[in-house]
Amino acid sequence: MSATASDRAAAEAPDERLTFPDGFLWGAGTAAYQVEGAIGEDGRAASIWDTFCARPGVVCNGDTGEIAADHYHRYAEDVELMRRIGLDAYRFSVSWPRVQPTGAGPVNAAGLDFYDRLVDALVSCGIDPVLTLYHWDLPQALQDRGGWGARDTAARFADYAEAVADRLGDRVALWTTVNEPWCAAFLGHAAGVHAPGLTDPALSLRAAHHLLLGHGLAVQALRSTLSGDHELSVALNLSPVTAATDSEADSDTARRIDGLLNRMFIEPLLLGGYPADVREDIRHLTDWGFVHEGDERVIASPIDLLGVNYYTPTTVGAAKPSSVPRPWAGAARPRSGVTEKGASPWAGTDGVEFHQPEGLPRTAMGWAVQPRGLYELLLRLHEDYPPIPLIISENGAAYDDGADDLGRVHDPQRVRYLRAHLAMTHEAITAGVDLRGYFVWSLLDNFEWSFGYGKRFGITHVDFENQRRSLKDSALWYRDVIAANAVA
Ligand code: GCO
Repeated sequence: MSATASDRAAAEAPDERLTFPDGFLWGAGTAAYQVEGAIGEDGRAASIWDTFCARPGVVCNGDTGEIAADHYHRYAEDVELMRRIGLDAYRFSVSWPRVQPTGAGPVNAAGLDFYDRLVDALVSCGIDPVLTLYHWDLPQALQDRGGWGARDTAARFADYAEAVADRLGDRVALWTTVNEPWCAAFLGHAAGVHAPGLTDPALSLRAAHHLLLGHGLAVQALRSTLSGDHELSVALNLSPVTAATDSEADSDTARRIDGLLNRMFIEPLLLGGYPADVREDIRHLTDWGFVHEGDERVIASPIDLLGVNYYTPTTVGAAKPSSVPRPWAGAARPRSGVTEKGASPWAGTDGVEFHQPEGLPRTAMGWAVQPRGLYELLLRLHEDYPPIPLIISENGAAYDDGADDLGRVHDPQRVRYLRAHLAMTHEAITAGVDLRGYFVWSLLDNFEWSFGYGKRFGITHVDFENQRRSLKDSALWYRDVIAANAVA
């Protein structure tokens, strides 16, 4: 074909590029306990995850966050990786027991110094720091006083938020209070597969309320501490819930699980109260006496952005009396790396069977890949709730990828996963959803909670023997997406 003919063909072909709005924020995320290591340095005290990991048999392979990806020492190298990928923003979390070892009272300046250095390094490369205050590493000292089961923890969280804002508020504009309160409450206090490893459904509901209350109090504390431009958010793990069949029993089960997984968190935050049907559904577990007069107003303190963490959809049905309990019982995303058989259901999942949708590809976590679920979720938030800008604060996938002899990591499945989810993100924007940015989970391979180091979510490969980093093909692909502000 002559040059002119091929030019003409190209001009006539539909534009295959999905271009994102100007100013769309491209990022990647990590969390303190998953990457930092250095658990005993510069005055950091134990967190509930240190304690949990020390319990035999709860984390695959006996792995712990003791060294993790050594980000505490290698943050400068990691910021350089971010610069090479071209990230606009880096979402990280602050370790509460580094900043306030006992969870109350005096601040440990040396602990805050680390985040000060990290933020400076980011800012000097033109990367926006996006700070999460709580990504599950509660100071053990607070757990010893009742943890999230105790109302006082919510007040302590607001004090801690203020201390961090005092120090970093001049350079950090985007703040997330709590990451995935569903996981912290239910996996930690009912299913027992996350720290603090408790199996008390009633307690898990109280913990969920106190996490939300802590969020609201922290929003108020941040508003009064931060001057200048800033935006406040919370990150929820949300998943569209589908009934396995259209039988009445399955549909009602789907309503119940949607209530506990999605609406129990979205509605107090955006509508000012817990859904009436959820309150009713779990009356047998709690009288909701932990919700004090005025709490729901605090929880609904206005936020500027809602963070959506999406990985996989959820399909449920009413349990058949004869059905064998599934290993992943009770988790929308199976979460238990070790205690597979014994995983207890979380609050309110009695009589529920979680199905794996047939015919969909799975990630190394066993999670079904369904990009359309992200679109449905975004549309629902847009249509059913008061207007609020959204951000995809986590999306990504684990695959068993390793470096070849030349240190290259080919991860075509991850590229496909990310591309398909970005296409749905774009479609949602086209449909009118006010979506401001997208954060890949994760920048680095890291400590995947009870799965340990066996599950790799990074777009950067980490060799945990020598801490060597190699950008995977997905990172190079993401670099091109960011540079073009478009997905091919
Ligand atoms: C979460 C956390 C991350 C996880 C990721 C993959 O959503 O559980 O925010 O810490 O590593 O989701 O499971």
